[in-house]
Amino acid sequence: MIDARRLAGAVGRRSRPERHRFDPMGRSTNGGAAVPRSRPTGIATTALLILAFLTVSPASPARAADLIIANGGFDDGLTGWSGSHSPGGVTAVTWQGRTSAQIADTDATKAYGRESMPSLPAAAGTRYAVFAKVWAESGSADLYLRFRDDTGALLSSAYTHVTATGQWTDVRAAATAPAGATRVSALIYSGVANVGTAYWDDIRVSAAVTNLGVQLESDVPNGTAFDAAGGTVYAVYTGTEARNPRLAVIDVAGETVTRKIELPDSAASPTVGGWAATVATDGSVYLGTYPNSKLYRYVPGQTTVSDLGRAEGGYSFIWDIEPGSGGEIYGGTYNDARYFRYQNGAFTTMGAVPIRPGKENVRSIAHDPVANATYLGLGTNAGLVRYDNATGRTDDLLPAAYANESMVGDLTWTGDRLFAWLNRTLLVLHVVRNADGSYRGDVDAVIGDAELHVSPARDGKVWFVKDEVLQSYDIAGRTVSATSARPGMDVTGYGWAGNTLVALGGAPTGTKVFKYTPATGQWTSRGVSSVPILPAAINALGTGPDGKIYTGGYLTGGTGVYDPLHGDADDNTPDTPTLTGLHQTDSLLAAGSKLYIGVYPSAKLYEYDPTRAWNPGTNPVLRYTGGAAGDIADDCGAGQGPPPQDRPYALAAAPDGTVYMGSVPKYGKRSGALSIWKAGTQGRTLCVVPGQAVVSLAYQGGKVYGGTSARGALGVNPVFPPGAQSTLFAYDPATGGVTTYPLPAAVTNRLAITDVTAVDGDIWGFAEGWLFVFDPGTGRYTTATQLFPGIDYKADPTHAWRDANLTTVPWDTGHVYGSIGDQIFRIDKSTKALTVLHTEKGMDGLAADADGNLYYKIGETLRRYVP
Ligand SMILES: [Ca+2]
Ligand SMILES: [Ca+2]
Ligand SMILES: [Ca+2]
Repeated sequence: MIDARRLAGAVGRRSRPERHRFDPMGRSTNGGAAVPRSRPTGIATTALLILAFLTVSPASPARAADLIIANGGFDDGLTGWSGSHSPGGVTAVTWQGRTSAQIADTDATKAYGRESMPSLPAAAGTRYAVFAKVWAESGSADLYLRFRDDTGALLSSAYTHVTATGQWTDVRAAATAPAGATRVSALIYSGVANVGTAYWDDIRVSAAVTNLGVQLESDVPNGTAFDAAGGTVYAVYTGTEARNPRLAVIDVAGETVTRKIELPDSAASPTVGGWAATVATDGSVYLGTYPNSKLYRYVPGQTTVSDLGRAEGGYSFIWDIEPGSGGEIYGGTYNDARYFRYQNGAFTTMGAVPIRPGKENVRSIAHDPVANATYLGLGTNAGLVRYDNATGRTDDLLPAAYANESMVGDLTWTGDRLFAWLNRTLLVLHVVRNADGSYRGDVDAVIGDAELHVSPARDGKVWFVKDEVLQSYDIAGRTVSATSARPGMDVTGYGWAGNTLVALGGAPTGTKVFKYTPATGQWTSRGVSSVPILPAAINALGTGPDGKIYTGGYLTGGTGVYDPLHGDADDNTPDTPTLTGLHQTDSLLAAGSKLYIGVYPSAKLYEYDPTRAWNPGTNPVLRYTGGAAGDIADDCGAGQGPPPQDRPYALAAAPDGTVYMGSVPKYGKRSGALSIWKAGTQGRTLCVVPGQAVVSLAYQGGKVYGGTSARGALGVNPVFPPGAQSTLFAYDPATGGVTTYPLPAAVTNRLAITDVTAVDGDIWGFAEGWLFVFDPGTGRYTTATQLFPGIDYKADPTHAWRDANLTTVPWDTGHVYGSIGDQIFRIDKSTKALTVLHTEKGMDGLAADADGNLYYKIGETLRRYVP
């Protein structure tokens, strides 16, 4: 909950124009397969099927969620599986640990089968696939996908034929629904000539492309402001591009939301969330939002919020706002580091833009109404400016010792002192006017490990959270005193209700309100009821060791879990309650029985065991913190170590359980690093390629291979150092040595290698749009070919950390699958020929399930492509 995490919002996704069209035919599982010896058709069964259809309600409108075959796992005997072909032959049994359907075919003149009925809705022209687990103990077995029209007439089918598997085997069949098709079903089948026994389980159907809906929800506040009496709190709840944020009006005494109001926006300029909120002297509530730096006003008692317009153009944030006098408002922005005033319906830019050269953020502001001066907390790097609103004079106040910090994340002017928060350090500054009219900031106190935000002063003290308990700072005595009160939340704002300190904030259980009375020491921390619950954008996705697809929330954090092809019918809410306790997930990796989760900020590595209950602190457990290693003054220069790390975009694991994490450093630094952790060790962080981030990793043959990005952290100018080129490197755990393998000279676009993946002993990767294959045995590149000429990170630097993904799937050993830009593709392993399979604007990420289906995300929704 620190400024760094918040600034992540400054990294937006810009979609590329579509370059390819979705191929609706895709591939067919049985293409080229032998002609079946018998086809499962028959007049006798047609009448039965028509009867079955009469009992089915009319086809529901096309929906995005999973198509679920009722009793597809035979947990309920053969319910939902209609007989086809010859009577008998099929029995519900338990076989090798699975409830299943047994087809015992002892007759070489008869066929046996069962079809999923009622069938599922289908759309003509859409490709569908059926998946199953089959154990063919003897003879053969067939899995069919069948299409029918509204009368129940069979129009076409596709099938896959397997012989004596002797074990549970995944099988699939796919085909495009023909003209007139409105229904799709699955058939398990044993042919006329066949004699044998087969067991079937877990029959599932999917369309080629499925929107699986929202995966994560958030119910914690962001921008928070108290009214003057402290009886009401106004808090912004973040939404997504598709779902508008909400203002919640919270009654402190009742600990409940009394009103929820949507912030209006337009489709062309969606408002996603807001970090800034304040109450003006006239009682109006102002909200500052992103990514369009809009200012909103709410007049208490009304039912709507007014859109007052933008503080600046482009991709921009209002980070913080403060009340001036006479109902005016002061604010600060990303990305122009603008200081502005809003007064009488108009925005006025105050001073220079940016307010200091090279800065992008006025991240925090505080206002002194007596002096009519405003304090501006800047980044990157950190700066602190006193702005005289009457004269326009500016003075720099940040002590030199903090010049390497990223930014001033929070500022409060209260009790005649300025409280400045930088990377968990709370500075108490006494602002003094020099004889020549300039100002300086004398340090009264330095308080370490403080959480963001301090309270307004009361009785000579301010209050804040440190070491998980409420503490006070005595302004005159310059002393810190701890209480035993535990707010149990990330505080987003403080106020006073009479003589009781009130704080609002977010906890794993949702929004909480904390109350503390200094006179008695009595306190409570309780949940707020009726708060807005909004979907959260997906930041990262990956496959767990349990085969489920895990998602991590953007900015608000949280973890979502989706069980492939077993989702629910509601696209607007997650299938399972959001698992809370982790901040923004940047990477996920299944290794052994564990799921490793790389979390921003401070490049935290968590380990989660899906077989045990989610219980943050224990499971997942924090294994390593890349942000706690290194020195903020270093940047892997000569004689230097790494700077603290922030964004863990890459994970890889060795068979011995060692986990490797590649990362982007903290704000204002260029050198990412390789972190290494193994059970029983402390873990460590190494410089590998000075001046470059480590954004992709793969383990192969005893070494770790990594791809770098020439893009360092945010707040570094220029974004790409002149002449910088990414490289492949290898780290040898046996020697601790790092070897770089410069890309072949032919590669013209090479600002970032956003993926490396081990394939058949080689390392495949993408340098911008260039596919390369590296042979670790010879140390040489065997392939370098530009498959996507349009990929250009100079023009699109937002993708220089994350873009390409490569994966292999068990059922197709001849191809490597992947995604880059807005496309899913496959590459022929031998010829390196590219086939673009699917294009969808705004897609990101890639994860494969056990059936080799590919998952990606758009905004808050998880989607599946069936190759
Ligand atoms: Ca089963
Ligand atoms: Ca037979
Ligand atoms: Ca759902």
